[in-house]
Amino acid sequence: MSTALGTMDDLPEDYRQDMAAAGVAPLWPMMRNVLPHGTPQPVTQSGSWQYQALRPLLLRAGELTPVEKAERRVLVLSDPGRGAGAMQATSSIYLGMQLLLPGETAPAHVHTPSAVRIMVEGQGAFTVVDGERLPMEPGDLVLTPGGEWHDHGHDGADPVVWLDALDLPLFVYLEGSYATEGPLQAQRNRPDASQVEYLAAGLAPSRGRSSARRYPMMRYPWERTEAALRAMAAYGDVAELDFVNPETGDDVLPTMGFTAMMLAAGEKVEPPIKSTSAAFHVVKGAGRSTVNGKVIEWSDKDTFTAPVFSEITHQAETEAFLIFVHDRPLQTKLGYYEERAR
Ligand code: 1HN
Repeated sequence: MSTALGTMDDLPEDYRQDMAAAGVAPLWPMMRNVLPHGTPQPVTQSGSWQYQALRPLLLRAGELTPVEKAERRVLVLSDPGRGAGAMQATSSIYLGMQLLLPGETAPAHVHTPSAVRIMVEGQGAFTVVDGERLPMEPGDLVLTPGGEWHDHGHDGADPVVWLDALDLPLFVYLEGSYATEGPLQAQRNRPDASQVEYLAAGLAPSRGRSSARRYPMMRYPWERTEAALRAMAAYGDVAELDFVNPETGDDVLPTMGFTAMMLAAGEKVEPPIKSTSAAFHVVKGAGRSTVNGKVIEWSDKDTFTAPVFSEITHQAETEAFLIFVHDRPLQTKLGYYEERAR
């Protein structure tokens, strides 16, 4: 049973002034702001961004701002609940669309937050992470874990765009976000690990397992993801696959998790309510989702978000492939990840 708590107005003016002068405040009038009953009350609101609206703005940024003046040429997808300019799309996830033009280089740096890139458009770009050159082809998922040096380059002929997701909001909240700049990295003369030691699911290098890197595979080529989803769908399984570390089977990054899903034309899914926040990116296909009653129509390359504890329904119109970013790894580590029947 909950009783109504006392308010600030219940307290005499002189006492309020004395408290403020002493640098203290009463908890009880503010208690429910920080501990609401039953479920959190998110500030975040569901957002949706159509790629066809973002693309011309990105290309214009390419004309207006040389990459040297930007370090990273990005348009940030701001949470509507926090307003334009908010450096976050959900409570824990930052999203931005990044443009790299042919011949450009985004300089090397290293920072505390982790990033993932989901490739949206264009061929020929690559990112170098800890000396490993990772090709970036549409649909590929490429990791840039916190603490790893990274720079981007582009040997192709057309503009390249990708979606960045970072756990930046957490690091900003913790006052732990900072970067160090450095020279472009020397690239090892060897394809990335997805093409060599982790070429096949279920196989990992026998010699040197004990010295495996913390992030052994940093590129997840789209064609394999799509093939695996199709095979699951063909045998009637729920076509949802988590991106995992091939050595440990754990989530690929400490705080953010990534899941690929396939929906058949006409298929409708109503996942349980989850304590996580999420960002959905449409690799290809068309359909509509509802997030807490808000209807979002989507097609190729669009992006939309859902706050924590959202009621989400997806309905595909055509066959569709989505990748979603979520904060389940963080919530699991903190011990409060939860699913509720709807
Ligand atoms: C960053 O390092 C990149 O490396 C992109 O491409 C977006 C947003 C905030 C902080 C660092 C990148 C970023 C970022």
